[in-house]
Amino acid sequence: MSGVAITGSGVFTPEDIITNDELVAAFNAYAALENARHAEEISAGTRPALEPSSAAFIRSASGIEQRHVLDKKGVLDPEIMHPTLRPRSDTEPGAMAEIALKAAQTALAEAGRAPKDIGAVICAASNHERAYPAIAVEIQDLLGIRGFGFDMNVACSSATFGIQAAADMIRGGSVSSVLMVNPEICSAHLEWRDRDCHFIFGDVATAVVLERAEAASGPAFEILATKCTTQFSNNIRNNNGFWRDMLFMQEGRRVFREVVPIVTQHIADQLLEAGVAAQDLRRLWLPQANKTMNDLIGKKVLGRVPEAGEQPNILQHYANTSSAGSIIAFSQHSADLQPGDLGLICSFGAGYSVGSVLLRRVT
Ligand code: CO8
Repeated sequence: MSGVAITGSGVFTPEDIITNDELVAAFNAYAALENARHAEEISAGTRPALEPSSAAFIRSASGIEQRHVLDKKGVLDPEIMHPTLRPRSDTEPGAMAEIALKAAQTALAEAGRAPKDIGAVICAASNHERAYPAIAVEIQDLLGIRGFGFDMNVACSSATFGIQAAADMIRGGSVSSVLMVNPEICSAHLEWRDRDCHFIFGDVATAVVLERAEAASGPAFEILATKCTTQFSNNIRNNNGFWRDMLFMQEGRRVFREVVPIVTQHIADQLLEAGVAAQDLRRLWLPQANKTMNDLIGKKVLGRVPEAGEQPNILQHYANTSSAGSIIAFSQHSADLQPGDLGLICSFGAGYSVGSVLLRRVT
């Protein structure tokens, strides 16, 4: 049976940046406007006043310092409070395909591959701009890739589940190479008027190329094992489907409490099954949702406080970018690993879902 490797990765980062201070100023201006509009009900006690947000809270509760978004102007306008993405005609590329393409081109170049070398496209993401036709098929068409494409959504675990699906297809022989992309336009599904969550997410696109390890023409990370688990929970939910009533919502504290043990057990089980000791891991590319959470997971997995660089966080620059977070960390913090070095990509999210990919640099 042939080994499968990640041979290229790419990140597209939108130009617009919103700092915590800018975000909080916009939210607080919105809250003041809303409170003035509803002053009578608030003073009659029939409606609660909106509480102000705080940059100091955001930084200490999450570790986030800024986020990249596709449209900063609409998000920061207290009368709008959401991105104003340009409506597209049915004959031009959609927003997801457009940003996925940019990450895909970097990943293909890094792998030394052309679109004709790729057999399938998987678009794995939380925030889909439409139900069909599949975004993956649009990306396939725009790049000129033959074969097939399909979308999948396992929330923040979409990328690790996508890597498992791609690796299984390559091992099974239905394709010899896969482009797996994660265009995450979280800003469009975020409730920017809710101070409990308005700071959490940002936009980005990531991509990886997977192929048979022996076909790699440059640096390659062989996939030694993948492990995916799901367990139903309503603690992270988006009802903006048929009923169009709520965007992203979560019980953040419960998620924190419940998910840390699930993730650490998941990683421990995977390492045991693969016969790998935690101390042999050179790098952890962890879910990028909360810095304290990552510090805790890193410590529990390694049995000690991770040393500088062992568990890179990108959260302070990007915020939570859903499924793309641990792929950004991998893409930006893997080039220094040497052949033989082991690392682990992990993600978790709504579902609950947890996915992890054990890698060994081979060339
Ligand atoms: N400014 C000031 N105060 C605030 C703010 C704010 N912005 N927000 C809340 N507070 C207040 C609260 O009201 C509360 O006040 P009080 O004590 O008086 O009730 C106090 O601060 C503490 O609030 P919390 O208990 O909510 O604060 P936490 O310390 O728990 O921090 C976090 C909140 C940062 C959200 C934290 O709980 C966390 O990170 N939890 C983990 C969550 C997580 O990892 N979720 C995974 C989500 S990813 C996913 O799968 C979704 C994918 C879909 C993507 C969708 C894109 C839109």
